Amino acid sequence: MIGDETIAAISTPIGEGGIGIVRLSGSSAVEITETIFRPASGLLLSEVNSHTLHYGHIVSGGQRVDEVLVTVMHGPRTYTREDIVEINCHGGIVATRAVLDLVLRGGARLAERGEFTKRAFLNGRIALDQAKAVADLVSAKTRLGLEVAIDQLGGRFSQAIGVLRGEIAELLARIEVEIDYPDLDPETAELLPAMDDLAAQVARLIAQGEQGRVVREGLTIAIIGRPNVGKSTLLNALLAEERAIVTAIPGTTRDTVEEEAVIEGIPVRLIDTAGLRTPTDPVEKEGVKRAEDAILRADLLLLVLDRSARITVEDRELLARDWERPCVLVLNKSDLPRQLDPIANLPGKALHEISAREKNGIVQLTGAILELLLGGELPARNTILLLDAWERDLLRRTHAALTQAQQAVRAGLSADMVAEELRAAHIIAGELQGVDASEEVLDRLFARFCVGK
Ligand SMILES: Nc1nc2c(ncn2[C@@H]2O[C@H](COP(=O)(O)OP(=O)(O)OP(=O)(O)O)[C@@H](O)[C@H]2O)c(=O)[nH]1
Ligand SMILES: [Mg+2]
Repeated sequence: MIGDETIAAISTPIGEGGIGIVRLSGSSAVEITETIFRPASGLLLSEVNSHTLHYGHIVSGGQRVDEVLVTVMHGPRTYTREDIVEINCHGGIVATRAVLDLVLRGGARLAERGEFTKRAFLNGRIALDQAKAVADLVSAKTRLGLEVAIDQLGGRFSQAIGVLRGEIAELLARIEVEIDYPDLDPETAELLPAMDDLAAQVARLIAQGEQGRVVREGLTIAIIGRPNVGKSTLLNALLAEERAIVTAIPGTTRDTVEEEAVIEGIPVRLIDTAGLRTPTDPVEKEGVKRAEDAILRADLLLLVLDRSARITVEDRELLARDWERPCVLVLNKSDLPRQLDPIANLPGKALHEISAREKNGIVQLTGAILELLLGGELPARNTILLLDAWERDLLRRTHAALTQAQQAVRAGLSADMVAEELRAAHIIAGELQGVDASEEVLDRLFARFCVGK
């Protein structure tokens, strides 16, 4: 156990709901609560069974502060593996704060962000990625994000890394035989298939982490095109509400319009922009500048053309531009007869025909967007990994070390050199498991939490 300070915090969100929970964890949790709690049963909290609930009042100087339900849970069968007391306050936030004050005066220390979960980790109750999953759970913005976080709570990532490290260790053992008895088989070259397999495993984890980044942080999509092609209508169709003004007058949208949506469980920021053309007045000029800014921020562009009109010079310019990000061509107004000239095969640009006004083809369009951004497959919750930047970095470094090991074999270098790279990969992967996690890594991780978790 770490230290014997008892920590306390309000574990429920501020300002929501009528019940607030003050949570204590540590060896004095029960003792501290006992000094301020008068159970209706007259029992002593220190003598009640573990994992039981007790009705009564919190008192201070003979005054009743709140009517409460107190849960007593003795370690190690608790979240932190320490003794935990949870005081369910019913008098709203003011009473909850008053109870927390009393607990702190009674000898508890205010918990830091994520300290309960940090203790759970340090006491060996949960793995590092499970701790992280708790943070993701608390901050999940969408149902998919929530499901992935719950899934990861099972420790899927650390298990995968555990298996990976085991396989690297096995390879190392085989190479060390080679080093000690150079005349004996196997040749290092025989280890190549196993090494390829390891590198592929890590590459897969990196890809799954990339999907996780999208699930957690969301995507920004900008809708662009010349005036009057139906950009605002498309925004409204994607949002399923009449958010942006739509008129038949070219140049209707003069400022960017931004709105959050959730598509297939992924948080998406949609930006409708002013029609891109040579501006005719200062307001339009500013609008076009903002549209260009939106393009720079976007992960993906929807370039809209009017399918019911001949192609214009402006359209051609937009089609020819290198946007430096994925771009989906949307041919709008498919409910009208086609006038649009055939568009030459544009490499790397998917093409979709829709009617934004009639809401035809929208589902196919959103499916295509997600497919494009998530590497060909829609994320299933059990293939997504929520990784932090430092974890992604460690994975990349593991992959690099494995690649170096492969190259060493291919270049016919000594078994010693190959082993060195493999050992590096083994150590870096160990950091991912929290085996050698430094204080700094832990602090960074738990700082993402809120107080009380
Ligand atoms: N028939 C048909 N008309 C559409 C469709 N989508 C948009 N329109 C019409 O096209 C006109 C322009 O639509 P907007 O959505 O305002 O176009 P915009 O690209 O935002 O135009 P600006 O803001 O001026 O750049 C409106 O009259 C819409 O009703 C469609 O799918 N079919
Ligand atoms: Mg518009």
